[in-house]
Amino acid sequence: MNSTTSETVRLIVASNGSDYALTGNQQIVRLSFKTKAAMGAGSINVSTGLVADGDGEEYAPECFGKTFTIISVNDVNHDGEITLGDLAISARLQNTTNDLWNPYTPDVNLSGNVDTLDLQMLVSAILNQ
Ligand SMILES: [Ca+2]
Ligand SMILES: [Ca+2]
Repeated sequence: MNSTTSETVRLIVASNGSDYALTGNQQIVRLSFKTKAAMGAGSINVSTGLVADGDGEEYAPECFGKTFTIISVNDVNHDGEITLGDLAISARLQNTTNDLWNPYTPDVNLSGNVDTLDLQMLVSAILNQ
């Protein structure tokens, strides 16, 4: 899908026999999306839905949406850009403990510490923009 336009996805699902019939209030579908964008925001809305029981009786379920924000692990200072400033912050916080990191996220490879690998990843991210 194009990340800048509204798209529609239609799903039709069915249980696999009466042993898997749903009763009461249950989650029917869980969707996962993978983004192509490094950073941004968007929303997903389920605007209509329809469910049917084994006798063919149809019901309109409650529908809802969700907004989301995509952040990059390379955006150490969370300003929406990956810049030399992010590298400088991670370089300053190298070999420190995470209690000193707030409000930054200098551990860009999520290894639990800040070291030269984090700095290399930031340099690569800056150069590849
Ligand atoms: Ca930044
Ligand atoms: Ca790290």
